[in-house]
Amino acid sequence: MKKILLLIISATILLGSCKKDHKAEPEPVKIKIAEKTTSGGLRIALWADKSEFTVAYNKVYVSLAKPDGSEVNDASLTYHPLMNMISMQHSSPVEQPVYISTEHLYGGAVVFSMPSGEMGSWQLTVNVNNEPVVFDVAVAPLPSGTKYTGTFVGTDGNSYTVSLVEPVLPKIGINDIDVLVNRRADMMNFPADEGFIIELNPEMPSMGHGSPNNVNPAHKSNGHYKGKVNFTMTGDWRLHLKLKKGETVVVEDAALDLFF
Ligand SMILES: [Cu+2]
Repeated sequence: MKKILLLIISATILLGSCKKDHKAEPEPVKIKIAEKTTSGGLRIALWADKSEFTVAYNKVYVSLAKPDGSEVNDASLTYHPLMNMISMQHSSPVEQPVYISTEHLYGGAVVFSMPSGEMGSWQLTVNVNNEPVVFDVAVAPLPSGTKYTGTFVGTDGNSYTVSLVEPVLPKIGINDIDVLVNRRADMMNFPADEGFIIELNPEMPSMGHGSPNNVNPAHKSNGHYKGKVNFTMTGDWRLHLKLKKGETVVVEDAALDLFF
């Protein structure tokens, strides 16, 4: 009996502390961007972490429901972003969605490389079991002085899109950094590039200083490079990223800017 009581108490403590952890970092509320019905009668909705997509790495979620409201969790889904510009069309880097059972959503990502507006407009086609559902999506520019994604021409002649995945909410001190690198194979295909060695050098341009104790982002999976960045104070920070293949410098300075 004592043993059982002890188990219950320790389980309660464990659960309690687990709950606390979740509170410390609340899961951001998802915002519905658009909703459509497929010809097969499925309700499909697009969701995001923010009220709008921006020129950055954007998590893009999809919910899928039958007419009676019940969830469809075994569909085959793919994302196809397309920007229609006056003289050309192009796509952008994309991470195909997978079903997340805890969220009851399919989750993937799109790097929107430019804002919609005079230059052109974006469509996101979601293929649902091979049926294309086309969403017109607005992509807002980031506040001036910030740059979360950029395209840089390498010494090897390739164009590389370098995007900041994390930190989403930068804080003073050591932050996890996640940088995504994609190579432009052609205007429609941007495969993740896993072959770089990255050197990270943060700088505060307004004050002319850097910071100590950064950890160079190293490749983890699917073109994501993870390390640590140290922001010693709030304000404007520029992340200088040097991309190397072996000893060869491919991109001298892929610079991304953030402000907090
Ligand atoms: Cu464009």
